[in-house]
Amino acid sequence: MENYYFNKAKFIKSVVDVKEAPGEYNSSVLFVGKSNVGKSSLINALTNNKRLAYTSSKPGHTRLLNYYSVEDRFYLVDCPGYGFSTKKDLDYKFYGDMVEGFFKDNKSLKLVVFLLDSRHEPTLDDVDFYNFLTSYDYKFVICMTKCDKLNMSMRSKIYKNLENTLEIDTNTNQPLLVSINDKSSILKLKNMIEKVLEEN
Ligand SMILES: Nc1nc2c(ncn2[C@@H]2O[C@H](COP(=O)(O)OP(=O)(O)OP(=O)(O)O)[C@@H](O)[C@H]2O)c(=O)[nH]1
Ligand SMILES: [Mg+2]
Repeated sequence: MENYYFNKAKFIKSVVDVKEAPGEYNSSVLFVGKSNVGKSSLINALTNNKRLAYTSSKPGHTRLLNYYSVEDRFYLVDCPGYGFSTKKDLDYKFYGDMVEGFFKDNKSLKLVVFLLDSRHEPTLDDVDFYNFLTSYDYKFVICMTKCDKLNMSMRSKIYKNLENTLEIDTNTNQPLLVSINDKSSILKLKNMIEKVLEEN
């Protein structure tokens, strides 16, 4: 059965500094991960709107923290991806400051959706970000993206790759396998977000 909740969504604003974040609702869910992993696409899939967040086949598309309101209740926040920069040093610092600022004492942050490309082993950038993420106490879920592109052998390696690189116990910390083309995987993520919001 198709599920339409989350369909009422709209773009609110882009910010660099979390101090400028919209404050109407006190819950937000952040989407973060390497450039091109599918963050903006996943926000569009969750809200059933292909044109809400801008997506691109080229990495480095989203440049600021973009806030979308959902059901006049909470925000989905699209983050620029790491691991891509044109002017490396400059962008790297800019990105680091922006993301660190976002994570510091963020009372509205209820869940971090950490995206990893299901086809590849997590990279050093992914490991760095994961260590950064787990140095905080925010709830997070790992989403393995683009699962429609997996063959059997790649699929069988997902858990091992996570265990080897991020040292995650996938029994207790189960990743979600998602594809924007698979409605049931999107529904699972919606339900998880909903559950976290209800708990707060
Ligand atoms: N096949 C497939 N392609 C996907 C999926 N999710 C995203 N893509 C494609 O991956 C590319 C990047 O998607 P984006 O959503 O723009 O990625 P992003 O993580 O927001 O990238 P940045 O904003 O650059 O950090 C686009 O060409 C999408 O169509 C998926 O589940 N399956
Ligand atoms: Mg994007």
